[in-house]
Amino acid sequence: MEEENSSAPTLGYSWFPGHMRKAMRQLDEHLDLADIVLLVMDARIPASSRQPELEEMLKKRQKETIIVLNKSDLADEAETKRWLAWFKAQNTAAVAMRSVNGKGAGPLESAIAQVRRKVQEKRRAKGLRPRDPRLIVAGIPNVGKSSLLNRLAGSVRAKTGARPGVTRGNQWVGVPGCWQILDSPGILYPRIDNENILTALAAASCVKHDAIPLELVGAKLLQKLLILGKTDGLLDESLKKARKETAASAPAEELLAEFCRSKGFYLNGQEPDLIRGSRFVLKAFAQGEIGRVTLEKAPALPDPAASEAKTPDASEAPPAAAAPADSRTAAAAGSQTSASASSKTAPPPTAKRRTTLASLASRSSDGGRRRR
Ligand SMILES: Nc1nc2c(ncn2[C@@H]2O[C@H](COP(=O)(O)OP(=O)(O)OP(=O)(O)O)[C@@H](O)[C@H]2O)c(=O)[nH]1
Ligand SMILES: [Mg+2]
Repeated sequence: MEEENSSAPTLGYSWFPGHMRKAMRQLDEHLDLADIVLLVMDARIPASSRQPELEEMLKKRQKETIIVLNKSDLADEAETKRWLAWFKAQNTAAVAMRSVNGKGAGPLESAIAQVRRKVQEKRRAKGLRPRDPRLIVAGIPNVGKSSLLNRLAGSVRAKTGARPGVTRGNQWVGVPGCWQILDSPGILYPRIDNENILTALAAASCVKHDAIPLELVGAKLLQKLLILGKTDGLLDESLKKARKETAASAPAEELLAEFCRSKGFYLNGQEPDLIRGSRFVLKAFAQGEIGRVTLEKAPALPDPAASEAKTPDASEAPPAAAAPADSRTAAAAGSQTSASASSKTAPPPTAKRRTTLASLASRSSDGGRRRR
């Protein structure tokens, strides 16, 4: 973890290690070659797994982009449908994907076929020989970018692993007659200023667990799961009943402490072992032991009647780079990922303003607490 020099007020988590900054720069260099970018996100946390700086970079470069809600087998099916409908309402191409135990392009098939046609038409017009379309797989760490590449390649061509930071550099993989794909390292937010985002990213193992306050994210995750009614195998019935009513209002730390006591997780035989409890909750979530869960709900679709009455709706939402951190409102930030031609006029990412989520934390229900 690298502490950034910034005078902007933040909640304190900063992890833009050198390799991520470098990865962003290198990805930018490769964008010129790409025909389409597959922006991979985790279907369980579609709001928090967006990367505003990355989306801003793609938007500036006017790169054709398709959002891939990966790990859809771990997410709530109905919620994934709502997210897809929401992206569609934003004119943003998005598909749900399972990159492990799947073959071929699946739901990406028609989008890639369309790109192929466009590439060939352009080349034919220039008198050039046809070539395979070039795809770039990008996104935050551990969302399944390399797994998606392997699925598209039809064999294991890139290393994968259930922890963030497995892929360290860009790697082109060719599948002759099909496509060329660039795997890229995960790129995180420069700073994370919101406990909800931090919890979501920790739950989906997009951040390293040794670099975060485990008790905090474990408690918040347990609270969230209780609110969602997804605590099977975690909370026993009596604790669930006792806590359900006050799930949202009672301090999450108390719930975690009680959970630890119910499991017999103690420090020195007396104090609840909150770290152990948190690890237990995070592991149960990561391994899908509590069933399919989506932690972040899709924003409500704009109501035409309401918009006539001039109520702000998702179409008036700020651009992705200013995405609010809360799960519902973050999604309402909507990326501009519609198809268009490539441009070389955008400044390099180092020249753009640094996005912190500090301003966003204040908008979230409980993300405004400063932590160091
Ligand atoms: N259940 C499920 N697991 C998946 C899916 N896609 C990837 N995984 C798992 O998620 C973990 C991370 O996958 P990777 O492909 O390494 O993720 P990545 O985005 O390349 O990660 P970094 O290179 O670290 O940024 C691995 O354990 C994969 O097996 C999916 O669709 N469903
Ligand atoms: Mg990878």
